[in-house]
Amino acid sequence: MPWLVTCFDLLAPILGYCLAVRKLALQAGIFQEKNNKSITPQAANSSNTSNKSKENSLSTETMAPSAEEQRQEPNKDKISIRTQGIMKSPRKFAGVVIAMCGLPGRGKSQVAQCLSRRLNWNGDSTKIMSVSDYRRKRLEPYGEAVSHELFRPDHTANTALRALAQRDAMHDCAAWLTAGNSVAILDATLITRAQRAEVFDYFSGQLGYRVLFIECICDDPVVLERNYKDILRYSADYAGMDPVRAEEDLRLKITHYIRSYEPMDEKTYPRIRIDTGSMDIETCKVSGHVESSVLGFLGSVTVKPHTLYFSRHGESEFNVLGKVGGDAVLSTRGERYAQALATKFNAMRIPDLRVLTSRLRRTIATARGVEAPQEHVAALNELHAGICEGLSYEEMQEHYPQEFAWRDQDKLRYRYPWGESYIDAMQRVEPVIAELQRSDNVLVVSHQAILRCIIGFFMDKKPEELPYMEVPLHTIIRVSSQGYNYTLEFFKLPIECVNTTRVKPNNCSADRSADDALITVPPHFDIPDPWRNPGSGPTLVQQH
Ligand SMILES: *[C@@H]1O[C@H](CO)[C@@H](O)[C@H](O)[C@H]1NC(C)=O
Ligand SMILES: *[C@@H]1O[C@H](CO)[C@@H](O)[C@H](O)[C@H]1NC(C)=O
Ligand SMILES: *[C@@H]1O[C@H](CO)[C@@H](O)[C@H](O)[C@H]1NC(C)=O
Ligand SMILES: *[C@@H]1O[C@H](CO)[C@@H](O)[C@H](O)[C@H]1NC(C)=O
Ligand SMILES: *[C@@H]1O[C@H](CO)[C@@H](O)[C@H](O)[C@H]1NC(C)=O
Ligand SMILES: *[C@@H]1O[C@H](CO)[C@@H](O)[C@H](O)[C@H]1NC(C)=O
Ligand SMILES: CC(=O)N[C@H]1CO[C@H](CO)[C@@H](O)[C@@H]1O
Repeated sequence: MPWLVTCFDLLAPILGYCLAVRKLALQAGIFQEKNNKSITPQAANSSNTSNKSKENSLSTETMAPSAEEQRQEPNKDKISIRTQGIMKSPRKFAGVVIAMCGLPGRGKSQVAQCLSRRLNWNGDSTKIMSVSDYRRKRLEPYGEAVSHELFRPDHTANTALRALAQRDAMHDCAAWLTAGNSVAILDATLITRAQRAEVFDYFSGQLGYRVLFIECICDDPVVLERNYKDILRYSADYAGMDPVRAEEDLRLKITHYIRSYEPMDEKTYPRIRIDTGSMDIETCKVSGHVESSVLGFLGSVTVKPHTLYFSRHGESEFNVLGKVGGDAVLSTRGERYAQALATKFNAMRIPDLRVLTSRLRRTIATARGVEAPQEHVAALNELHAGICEGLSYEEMQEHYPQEFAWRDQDKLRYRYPWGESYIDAMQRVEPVIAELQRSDNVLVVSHQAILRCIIGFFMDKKPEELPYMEVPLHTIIRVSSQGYNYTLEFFKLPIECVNTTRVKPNNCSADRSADDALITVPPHFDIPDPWRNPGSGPTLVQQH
């Protein structure tokens, strides 16, 4: 029956096509489900979103075909015609996708993390979707260890698996932006033109978001060697693998990548190329406020490991009295801390150490003995308490009980009359943070609120957590980079001091009693320096 055979010949490609379509539909389905959850809460309060949500569902149905499928797709043009209406979406200016490109070990993840921290700090809610995480998730059911075989360009099944992982990440980027966030960072390799075209078509063509490609390149063998070591140390792919085998595997994996690598020379997309060895930056078609900020942030990015030291000033006479703000001098115990700090740092002989202090007397006096160039920066001054400068918490409760309660209700946003809020302080210290991001071996001597902000930045704290972070007196704090994260260590020097941490009280209402307001005020003394002025004898003031 030769006609039957012919029939099968005809059917086979159609069957294959149907399967591919089903796969796509399935993925669109998965995406929509996630989408639902994120849209509903948002739609609840906007005036009328019935049109918008219709658009959302439309755009998700027209999923981008993968690079392979695109090549086989004879009527690719039809798709772009169909999606043209959606390109005029009002969300065109709402979200930005930053797509990282480049070979492994070029510092893409570090750059992505640095950008994400700065963008979040500035109120552009940003999240990184790392394709390698999605790839590991897809592989999990098979229980296979990741090996370089996965990255061979001639292995079709594995290439498809990696393409799926990339699309998982792309879906989550889209979901993140649909939920009303500003920036999604796709941490991928995107080493071929086809992959970049897929990303651009999906986000820009179909969903109407702005796309910015950042390509990381690097030819510096020293930097590369260091980055490879970091990958072997921190990447989940090599956790628990024999080091020699892991190193061999990574080399082979990079060789596979280099075989299919097509440097980014497209002139049609907004893109930035950054050489993470020399920190040279090249741009093409970059516009938009987020993109311009990103370009600025890249100027203070570093992929080199670095270490920063922080300390509050030694205990001041105001600390002893439990007062905030002001420009008091150190107490006797504070001076002892200053000496101990200098002795410690001078003994460590840290190469090219620099010291930054605020312009207030207590930080300058604390750092004076440290043998290193010193800079006094106004941006490091303590959060200004306005009308409450120089008051103790008891006095605040007495004179401004309403202000005191409001501050407890929202310590992050509360701004002292004629003074500052934590939000203000976060913005004020940003230039210092930018400098610290690219600096190594700097000692910053500053104040409680300001150090909460700076250390919180490096530790990826949420803004709401900052005002309650503990930054004790007489303690050296070391922040050092580990891959793209930071580790935090405290070294308490054995010199007594008061505790200045005031925990949020349970009752924050404006009509609370003075006792309720003051219950968490830490103990302090009633004269400025009981150790220098003995005589009347110090009295510890304690609330409870
Ligand atoms: C998504 O929305 C559809 C209808 O709008 C609803 O039937 C479905 O239950 C929703 N799914 C989830 C996960 O919320
Ligand atoms: C939104 O528009 C639909 C019809 O377009 C209307 O039925 C609905 O009441 C509107 N909702 C709000 C919250 O305005
Ligand atoms: C929805 O879109 C249609 C045409 O696209 C328009 O006529 C209608 O006013 C829109 N409704 C709302 C509530 O925006
Ligand atoms: C960074 O920190 C996260 C969460 O703490 C952790 O999952 C990840 O493995 C860390 N990455 C590196 C490179 O240290
Ligand atoms: C300071 O007080 C806070 C709140 O009572 C407490 O959590 C913290 O452990 C104290 N710190 C020291 C060094 O005693
Ligand atoms: C706070 O104190 C006020 C006045 O004493 C009282 O009415 C209120 O219930 C208290 N609130 C809390 C949360 O304890
Ligand atoms: C979650 C949220 O903000 N809900 C608000 C939506 O708007 C109504 C009135 O317009 C408020 O009462 C809700 O609190």
